[in-house]
Amino acid sequence: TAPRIALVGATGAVGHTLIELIETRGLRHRDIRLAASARSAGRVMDVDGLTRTVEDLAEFDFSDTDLAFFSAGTSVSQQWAPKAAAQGALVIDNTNAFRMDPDTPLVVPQVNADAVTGRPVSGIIANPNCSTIPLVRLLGTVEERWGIRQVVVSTYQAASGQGQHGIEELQEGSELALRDPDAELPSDRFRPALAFNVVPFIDRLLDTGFTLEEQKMLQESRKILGLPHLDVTTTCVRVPVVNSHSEAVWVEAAAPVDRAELVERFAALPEVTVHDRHAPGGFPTPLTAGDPDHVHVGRIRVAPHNPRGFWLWLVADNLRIGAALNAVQIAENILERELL
Ligand code: A2P
Ligand code: 11C
Repeated sequence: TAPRIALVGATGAVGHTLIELIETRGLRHRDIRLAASARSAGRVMDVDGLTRTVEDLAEFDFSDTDLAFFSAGTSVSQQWAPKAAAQGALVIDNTNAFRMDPDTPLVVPQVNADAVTGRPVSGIIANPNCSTIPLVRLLGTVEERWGIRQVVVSTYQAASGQGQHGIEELQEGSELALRDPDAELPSDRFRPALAFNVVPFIDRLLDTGFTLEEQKMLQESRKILGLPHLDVTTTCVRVPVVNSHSEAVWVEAAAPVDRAELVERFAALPEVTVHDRHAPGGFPTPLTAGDPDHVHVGRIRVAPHNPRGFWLWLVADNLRIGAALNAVQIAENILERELL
């Protein structure tokens, strides 16, 4: 039978995207309940033409929930996802809280749907970070055909990675800066302020000198691809873009790479669009990528001095591909295989 669903963090940027995708993709369900902080309790929202009242997570009982999507931040998931799982719900968690837990599968359905074979020991399936998902969607086919020696990535991450408040802070900061170049800009979510700026710092700083966002891309890629020694190194950068992350990716393969075959392999991947028009503008950008439910790839270049190495540029909607859509596709896959 169709599951009873709970959306935790329903009022946020990922929560809104989840609702839209559940509606447009017709994810089977018998019931949908919405939870957020006490600040939003009592607020009404429309889901599938029906009015729903947002409930306070602190008073939420998951005993009547089959499937709970969590997108309310890491600390909320740490506190509440195990409780929801203990009350019987299968949790699909969009935060960093359980991704590296050995009892929790970390899933990108197009890559490793088979990491879920039944109810996980933890009762939780983790959704990877929004910059990891599009990257691993492309790397598997390279490893399979040529082998990967090293992957070097610079990300160009949008404000919506920090949710609705991130988007608003960028918009307000941009308006202020246009009016007065000397104005003090808001810098609560982004420090320093993001408007008309580029900030090479996402999440928190680790002792290694890397940021947690950079470490996530390494550890999560290894776990999803099942390549525990994969060499991925990244610099994660926030740019003043509202939505959709971009990445410049250098891959050094173990053998010479034929460009035409590489393009063909990427084009054959599910829900990937290759932009390969040899002309100005023949590449994806956050504003022009097209279908928001695809990973967009362009600027594919094998290095003339090193035929084992190539560059690519990717763009993916971080709220959809990198978060809500991946979570919904995990659910669709589980329902299809009758694993719930
Ligand atoms: P609320 O709107 O009540 O603050 P975003 O990533 O766009 O900032 O959204 C974060 C989501 O997480 C919102 O739905 C927010 O609810 C929710 N949230 C934040 N803190 C808590 C909390 N302590 N308990 C439950 N939900 C929370
Ligand atoms: C960002 N990638 O762009 C972050 C947001 O670990 O799920 C997602 C953080 C996470 O700010």
